[in-house]
Amino acid sequence: MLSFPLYTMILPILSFPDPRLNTVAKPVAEVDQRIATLIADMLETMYEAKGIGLAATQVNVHERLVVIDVSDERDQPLVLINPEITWYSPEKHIGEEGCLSVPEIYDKVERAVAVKVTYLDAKGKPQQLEAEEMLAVCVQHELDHLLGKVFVEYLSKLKFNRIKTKMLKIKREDEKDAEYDKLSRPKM
Ligand code: GNR
Ligand code: NI
Repeated sequence: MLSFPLYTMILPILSFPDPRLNTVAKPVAEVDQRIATLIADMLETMYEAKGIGLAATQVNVHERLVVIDVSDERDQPLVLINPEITWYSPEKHIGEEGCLSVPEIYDKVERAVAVKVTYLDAKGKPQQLEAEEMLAVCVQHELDHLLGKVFVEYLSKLKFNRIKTKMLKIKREDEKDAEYDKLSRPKM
């Protein structure tokens, strides 16, 4: 019997260009208590970050698991274990995307308008889903993460390199700030 954990943790989210974001995830072998705890922590992390989805890759777990909630009320969690897209609509749509691993960057990406997905739910039961519009976009974005792909890789080389340089600069500044805090704060 899988039980919901008594408390959850906000997990740190890897940020681009962290090479760990390029890891290809392996299938979840068994939907056990470890996975139940990971699901609860990922949902909490996604809601806290105000994202519509989160892939295990983003929290440095390289297994095929994603959580999604595209509802306005943030009360329709969807858990996809070992998801596979079995059909892409021929109709495509270009929409603005963002990513919790690439904060404050938004750009246009072309995706199928609808997809069909097979997966296991949080109880390990096989399920199918026909997703359209925002949910379809989110599913495709999250499954890309499981393949080690971040949406900025679809942009031009020029845009990709600009984003990479900007993110590395922010990382260096954050590291300097952390170092300074450590030096200047007396031990209590
Ligand atoms: O919160 C998110 N919003 C979003 C908007 C448009 C297309 C995709 C997304 S997914 C993103 C959360 C995230 O980074 N998931 O991996
Ligand atoms: Ni993302």
